[in-house]
Amino acid sequence: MPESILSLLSGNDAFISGQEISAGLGITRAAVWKKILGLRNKGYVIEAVPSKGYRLISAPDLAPEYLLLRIQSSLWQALIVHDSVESTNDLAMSLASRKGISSGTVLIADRQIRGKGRLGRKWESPEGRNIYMSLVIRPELAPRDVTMLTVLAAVAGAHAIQKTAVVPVRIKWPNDLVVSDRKLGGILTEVRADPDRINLAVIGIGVNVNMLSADFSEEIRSLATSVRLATGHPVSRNELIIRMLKEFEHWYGILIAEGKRPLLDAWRKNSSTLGRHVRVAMADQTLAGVAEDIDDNGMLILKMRTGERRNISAGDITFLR
Ligand code: BT5
Repeated sequence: MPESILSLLSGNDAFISGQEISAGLGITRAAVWKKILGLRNKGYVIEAVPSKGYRLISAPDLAPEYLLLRIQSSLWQALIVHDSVESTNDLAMSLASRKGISSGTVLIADRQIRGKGRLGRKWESPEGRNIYMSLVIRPELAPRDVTMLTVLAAVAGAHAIQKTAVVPVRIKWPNDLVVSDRKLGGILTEVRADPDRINLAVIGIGVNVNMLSADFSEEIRSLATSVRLATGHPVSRNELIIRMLKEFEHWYGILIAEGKRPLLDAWRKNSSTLGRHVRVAMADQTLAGVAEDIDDNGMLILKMRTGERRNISAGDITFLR
């Protein structure tokens, strides 16, 4: 990517002089000023102090060029932001079949009209508040390991939120991010696969960032929370997106280089579920017991009162005590 004024500003917390920018970009000081005004018009807040130069104070919410610059990634190659979509996961899947979408694309929306959870459930996705993001990758994984992508996204999401906002986020098996057992985020991984390889994975991540209680429907108000509700102050969606993508890339690298173990250990460390008495509702039955561990495929190992153990691939957990 050619050097731009935005990359100079965003790579620097300190002031950068007009002289340096003009030398760096090979343009006149007057042209630098014009570009600064252009960025300000787009919503960038840039401080200008005559003896010191320029300093980027903040970027507009969900500005794709800024996010991509800050991520500086070899995994994430493209980042597309929409004001409104039906569902970022559906859009990713349909772009993939219609015109091909490259691995390493991130799709983000400010709101979703038909945001979805597992089994066709609804994901509440109002505008201006939260993160709705789909990560498109062609992972070097066997189809049987696809659940590791959900494990990966959960670990990345939990670490990113913990680091950005110092919130005690935990992972509730299989795909929830929770604070004090209230749901703050969810993950929905969808794949296109042949029997022997995954052609495309779309990892959908929804995180309630600045939702207030009144923004949730009554149905989920007492069950859900947001980073803002947990910290008591608003949190930057940009910073959280940047962290999540960096964390995802970090853990993806570990998964490919070292296998599943480190990731599963990170999941265990951040789990809200292990060691607790739970009821697991599955498609065809409900079982109760102690959530003992997860296995190498991300399945929940449930130890029942009889002492029998069951490995469960999907279900909904209720904590019993
Ligand atoms: C999930 O499903 O938790 C997966 C959510 C994935 C959402 C992302 S957003 C970007 C991408 N594009 C999409 O269309 N989806 C993905 P599940 O475990 O089935 O949980 C769904 C349940 O969570 C609902 O039935 C509600 O009870 C609850 N719920 C709905 N919206 C919520 C919200 N905003 N916050 C907390 N809980 C919510």
